[in-house]
Amino acid sequence: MNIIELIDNMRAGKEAALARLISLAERNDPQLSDVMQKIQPQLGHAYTIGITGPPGAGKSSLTNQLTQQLRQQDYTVGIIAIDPSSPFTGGAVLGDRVRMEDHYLDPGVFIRSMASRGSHGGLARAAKDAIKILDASGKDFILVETVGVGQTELDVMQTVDTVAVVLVPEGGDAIQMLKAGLMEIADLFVVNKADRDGAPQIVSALKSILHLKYTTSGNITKRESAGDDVWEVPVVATQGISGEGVGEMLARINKHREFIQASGELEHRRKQRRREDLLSQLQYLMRETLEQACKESDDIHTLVNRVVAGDDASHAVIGKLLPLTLDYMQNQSKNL
Ligand SMILES: Nc1nc2c(ncn2[C@@H]2O[C@H](COP(=O)(O)OP(=O)(O)OP(=O)(O)O)[C@@H](O)[C@H]2O)c(=O)[nH]1
Ligand SMILES: [Mg+2]
Repeated sequence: MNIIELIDNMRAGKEAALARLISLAERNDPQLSDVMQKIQPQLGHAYTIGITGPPGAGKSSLTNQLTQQLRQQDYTVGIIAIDPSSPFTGGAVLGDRVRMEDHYLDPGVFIRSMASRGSHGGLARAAKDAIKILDASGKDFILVETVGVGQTELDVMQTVDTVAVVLVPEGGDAIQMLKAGLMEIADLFVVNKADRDGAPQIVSALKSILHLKYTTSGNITKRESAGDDVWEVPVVATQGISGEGVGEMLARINKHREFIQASGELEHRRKQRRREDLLSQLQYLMRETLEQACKESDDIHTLVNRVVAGDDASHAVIGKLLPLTLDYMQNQSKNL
């Protein structure tokens, strides 16, 4: 089947076509750039929500509950669960399948797990493309689940519209997670497993940390600033199994959406994101080409090796290396 037929079938709601297109993204298939260009005019309908936090916090349970609520309102939903390390046999991915199985037979829901294995050219890039493909398929909402705070997860979370960070009462790791950069990316905090001891304490601890941030920080970070208005990151308590609090979670997500839409922040973020995307793809490609150049060009190899051996300072070599690598890249790009 050619690309045009595949895209048409995907737009017509055929899941097999959607799955095949996402597989092209995972393989970084040569046809991918054609696909992405063709779907470009169809992007922008879906609202994307990121759900991130430590392993076992209840992200999949909450994703499941959110999906249920969105389906009750007749919205279609795409779900991408990203597990950077585990292959498809991994426990976490299997766990996701089990918990999300309520929705497996629902044609209004599409679920895909992605892992590093099988994603040539980087999981983050593959995941971002998969999000776009889901958007082009016409889904109203896309839920993206990531674990932890590695670079891949942060990269992916920077491409969604609203980020919910899920924490749990036990383990005392909440503050750790905040230090690890989750504070900056959160549009909403969710304290899941609210049935457990210590939940109200962590809710109020989070609230006071956030409050402190708003009252003392003159330098409000990118995600909250929208004109003169400030988005005060809310804290919601939930129970992933019973679904308690998930209605409130969704209401807060919708509020955030309204806020960033009204202020122009959503459009601003999406533009920023396209720019970042382009530059990071270019950077990735240049780095790959450079690695190849080190192997294939004797001149480049010799210069690099002088730095590797400690004979020359990198500063001294760059002046000669740059024109050589630019030449090499120019020749390579003829083949793109
Ligand atoms: N007590 C309690 N357990 C919960 C709650 N929500 C989820 N769980 C349980 O916590 C465990 C992990 O839930 P998941 O939804 O798989 O968590 P996750 O964050 O997706 O896990 P990973 O994807 O493996 O990182 C499961 O056994 C759930 O049944 C809750 O609100 N209260
Ligand atoms: Mg999960």
